[in-house]
Order: sequence, then structure tokens, then C-alpha cells
Amino acid sequence: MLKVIRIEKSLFEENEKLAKEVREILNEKNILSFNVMGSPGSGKTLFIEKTIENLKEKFNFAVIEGDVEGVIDAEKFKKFNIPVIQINTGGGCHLDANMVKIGISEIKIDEIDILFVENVGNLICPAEFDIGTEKNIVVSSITEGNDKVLKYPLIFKFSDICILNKVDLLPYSEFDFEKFENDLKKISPETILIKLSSKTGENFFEWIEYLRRLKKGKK
Ligand SMILES: Nc1nc2c(ncn2[C@@H]2O[C@H](COP(=O)(O)OP(=O)(O)O)[C@@H](O)[C@H]2O)c(=O)[nH]1
Ligand SMILES: [Mg+2]
Repeated sequence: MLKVIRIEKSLFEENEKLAKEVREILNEKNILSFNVMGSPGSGKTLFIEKTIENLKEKFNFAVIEGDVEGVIDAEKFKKFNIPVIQINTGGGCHLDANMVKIGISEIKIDEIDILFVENVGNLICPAEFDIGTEKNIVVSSITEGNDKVLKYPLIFKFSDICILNKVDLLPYSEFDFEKFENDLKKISPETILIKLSSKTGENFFEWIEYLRRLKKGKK
């Protein structure tokens, strides 16, 4: 006897339902939320830290950290004295909407303006799971080389915003920015590209201005 069980479909369907619920909870409280994806080491955590550093006087932040193991990234947010929830997937390569729903249930969301969710670092699985946040961000860095858009198109298509990070290292690399930009336009014309350095702060204001406009648009 051969029996095929289509787990994939029901998993995705269940996730969609939960993502909708998360979105409703966050929208009801007028919270602007971001799902930050990208390779390990692309600079997701530093990007979120820098954003909070820039705007902590203006908005109340919360962070949900998704990692396979440990609390290394979550601890980096202690200095801000904000709610931080660590989710350990124990091997899972992405967060899902249920994990985020549990995460936000641990936060006093009435007191929050902006929520960052740092997804598990990789360019494949996170792109298949809507986690209920408002905007998807992929952080790509120039040290990863400029073939990533063509090699992992799904995550770039899935993302509303592409942060091209580590531009301070441009002088030491052969990164072809024009090619990256053209590939992104071809693969995902709607995705907004912002190049910056989370380390030196170079061009960071462009992202901050964009975020402020998004937040204003919600009110
Ligand atoms: N030079 C440079 N280094 C960066 C930049 N952003 C992050 N890094 C460094 O890259 C490494 C990985 O950053 P991290 O934020 O932990 O990446 P994550 O794994 O994507 O969360 C750390 O050593 C950061 O200090 C940047 O814009 N320029
Ligand atoms: Mg990180």
C-alpha cells in the first residue's frame, strides 16, 4: 500500500491563517513591523541595532530574535532596555507565523510602535513563510558577492526592501553595484533598494527617512 500525505500544503495553509492573525493583531495596535531576513553575517542584527539607536527617542521598539540556538543576538539589545524575545527553532531554518504569534503574546504590545523580527539567517526557507509582519526586508552585503539576486531570486521577490549593507567595504571588493541593481530590477522591480553601512552609518539616513515615512503613513 502506498499512501501520500501532503503535509507541505496544509503547513503552508495553516501558516497563512496564522500570519493573517498576527497581521491583524499588529495592525490593530498600529505597530509597524519588519521581517528581517538575509544570510548569516550579512549584518541583520547590526542593522536593527543601528535603526533603534537612531530612533529610540522617537519610537518604542521591540525585537523578536530567531535563531537555531542561543541568545547571542538577543543580548545585543539589552543596552536599549526594550522587550526582546528570543525564539530558538532548534534546527528549523526559518521562523513561522505561529512562532511570531507566540513571541508577540509575550510583549506588552500596547506600548510598542515598531517591531523588528530577525529571521533565521539563510536565503532560502524564510522566503517561503509569511510571518505576518508588514514589510519584508532582505539584508544583503557586498561581501557576499553580487550574484545572490540571481541565485536566490525568491527571497528578493518576497522582500519589499533590499538593504545592501557594508558599503564601507566597497573599496576593498570587486562588487559591481550596477549589476546588483539591474538584477534586482529584473527579478523584483517593486523591491526598494537602499545601500548603506550599518557599521559606519554611511547613507543610513536614507533608510531612517524611509522608515519614518512608513510610520507616518500608518497614523
Ligand atoms: N564593515 C562592516 N561590517 C558590518 C556591517 N554590518 C555588519 N557588520 C559586521 O558583520 C558581522 C555580522 O553582523 P551581524 O549583524 O551579526 O550579522 P547577522 O548574522 O546577519 O545578524 C559583524 O562583525 C558586524 O559588525 C557594515 O555595514 N560594515
Ligand atoms: Mg544576527
